[in-house]
Amino acid sequence: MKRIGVVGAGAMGREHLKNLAEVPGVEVVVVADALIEAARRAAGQCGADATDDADGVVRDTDLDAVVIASPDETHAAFAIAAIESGLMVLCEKPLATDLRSVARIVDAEVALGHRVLQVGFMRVYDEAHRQVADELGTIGTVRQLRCVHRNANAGCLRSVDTVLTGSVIHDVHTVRWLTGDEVARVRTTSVARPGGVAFVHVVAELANGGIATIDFDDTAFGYEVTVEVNGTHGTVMTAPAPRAIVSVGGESRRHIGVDWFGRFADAYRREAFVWTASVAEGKATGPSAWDGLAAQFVVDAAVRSEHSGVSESVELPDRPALYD
Ligand code: ISE
Repeated sequence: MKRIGVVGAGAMGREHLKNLAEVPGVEVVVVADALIEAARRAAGQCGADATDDADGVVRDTDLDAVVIASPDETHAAFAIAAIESGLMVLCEKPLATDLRSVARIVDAEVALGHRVLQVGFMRVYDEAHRQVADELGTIGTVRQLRCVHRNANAGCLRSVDTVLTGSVIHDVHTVRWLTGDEVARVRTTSVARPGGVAFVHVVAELANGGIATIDFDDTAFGYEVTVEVNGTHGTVMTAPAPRAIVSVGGESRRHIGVDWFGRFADAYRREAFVWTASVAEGKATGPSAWDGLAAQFVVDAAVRSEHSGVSESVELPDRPALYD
């Protein structure tokens, strides 16, 4: 039985707990949260211990692995402590809110000499996205991608920087994953609303000459994530999520939900199974710390572009051999 600790008992931590409870061969033995009551409530669902000492959990060598789902700005310190303590890690995205901290995670893993961290870019486990990936060979050379990402965030005002770091980073990974290419330059434009941002548009030039656009909407009517890939011989795009079409009173509607927990429920579940299998093997397999760093470099340039008003280059360092 593999022993797992979960750091963060908010909505994302509880999503991981729910999915880990379904996986045979693993047991969540401790849940940590700065709010001990939140830790107790979540731990109570799975018979685990509760603590407010997250730092103790990520350094607990009696554990095999930890899930880090605490606030974004705490991820890096916890991830580095876990890596240095010999634990395997599933860390939510972004790996940190700044580039230097993400680089330190990669440095820690490179110093260890083998991959132990998976970052929560779970679109790679979503059936609609996987079907797109599977068809790429039929559309010729990929020349253009269009990502659309709508958050029903009407009540939550966020800055452009936060949207880029916390949301658009998923689309950046989708672009890198589906093209196998890196982003070379980005240009960001946005539309404000009182107290925050409404729309963010990122144009990304790829190293091999392709182009990707990311349209993000933080005021949306519902939650929706799609991607369309255009190649020299054809186009492939994500199919709509399978939801019943309800027709009443002369109108048809399809429920799309208002958050990622509904839309990506199966992807999170699959992520839990893949990650725990990698824990059993002792070797991380999913999206890597390097993927987290490369995406963060793009986001960092996109933030700079928003503020400079011009396109900015992405100066990615050489990829350590560990990630080949
Ligand atoms: C959120 O944190 C997520 O991870 C979702 O997948 C993403 O779609 C959303 O925009 C983020 O805020």
